[in-house]
Amino acid sequence: TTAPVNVTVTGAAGQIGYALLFRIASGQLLGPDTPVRLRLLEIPQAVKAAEGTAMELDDCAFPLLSGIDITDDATAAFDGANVALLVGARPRSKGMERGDLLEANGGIFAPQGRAINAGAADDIRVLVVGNPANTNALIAQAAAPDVPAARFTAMTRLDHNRAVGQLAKKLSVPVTEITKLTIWGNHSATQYPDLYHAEVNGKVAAEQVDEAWLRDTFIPTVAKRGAAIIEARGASSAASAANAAIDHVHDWVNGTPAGDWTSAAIPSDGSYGVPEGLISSFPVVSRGGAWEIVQGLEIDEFSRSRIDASVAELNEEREAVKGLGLL
Ligand code: NAX
Repeated sequence: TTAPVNVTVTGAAGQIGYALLFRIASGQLLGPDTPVRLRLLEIPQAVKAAEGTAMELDDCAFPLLSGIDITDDATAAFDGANVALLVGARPRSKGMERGDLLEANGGIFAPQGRAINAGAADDIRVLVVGNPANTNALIAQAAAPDVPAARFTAMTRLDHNRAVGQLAKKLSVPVTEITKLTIWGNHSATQYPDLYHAEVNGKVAAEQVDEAWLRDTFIPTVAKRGAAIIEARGASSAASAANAAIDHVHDWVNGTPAGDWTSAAIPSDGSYGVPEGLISSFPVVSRGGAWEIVQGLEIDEFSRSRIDASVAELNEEREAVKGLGLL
């Protein structure tokens, strides 16, 4: 029998946490042969609710779940962590400026980064889900100088899956026929879902839809899907966000299939003109347990301007958190 993998989830009592924990415990994050130990981090007021979720986890009698720890102390939560899903964040409240939002999140992600630096396992992999996810990941990374920078990632897999879903629907094909789709840039309304390299049944996707649909319907539908879900459901995406987090970590650990790639926000090495160090979404494959940026794609003028606009926003966020002394 293998030793359990420690999976720390922050914001465990929130709605994404509720959709996520049962899937982790059932083996969908790391596979059917890997036992897991859950570490739930919450703020003090929400510890009781997390305990309620833990009661339900007990009531599932998951064979792979070897234990659950619940705490409001980041140092304890990340001690020995192999995987960290940073879901809890400070949402934007009415009238809050971007600087206030980044500062409030700095107060969450800098201490969590320090706790990861102090106590996480050597193979720690971090996925930031809590928004603004890319920049929160940057803040945590900066606070963890002893952890390889590449271990800090942010989630654009939900955007990726949304884009696959929209394209499959438009062309009336199964999602399994769509490959090589890319989300570039920031997990925000400026993100760029790229159909110029995506393929449907091995043929370029952009050539199978008209340009007006691609530019005026597809891109904004994907970029504004989160708001459309709130409008329809009366609450933000939860199960689909949890699903995307599962996909991201599963692929990171187990690899991506040959002949395809996915999207993840990872630290830039300067590829495609994205300034080094920005945590930006790229076309990525996972090999040997590490993400690699797919190289050599030709970027046309339209794609270039879209990528540049989203990267400019990431750059502004980085400058803002630098200004707050968080980097
Ligand atoms: P909820 O408000 O339901 O849950 C958040 C939980 O985090 C709460 O239980 C809260 O007590 C906890 N929390 C707050 N500060 C904490 C801290 N310092 N340590 C530990 N826990 C803390 O939000 P939910 O719907 O679960 O969404 C969570 C985050 O995911 C939000 O920031 C949201 O914007 C973000 N999202 C990111 C997505 C992505 O694609 N990257 C998509 C879905 C989602 O909108």
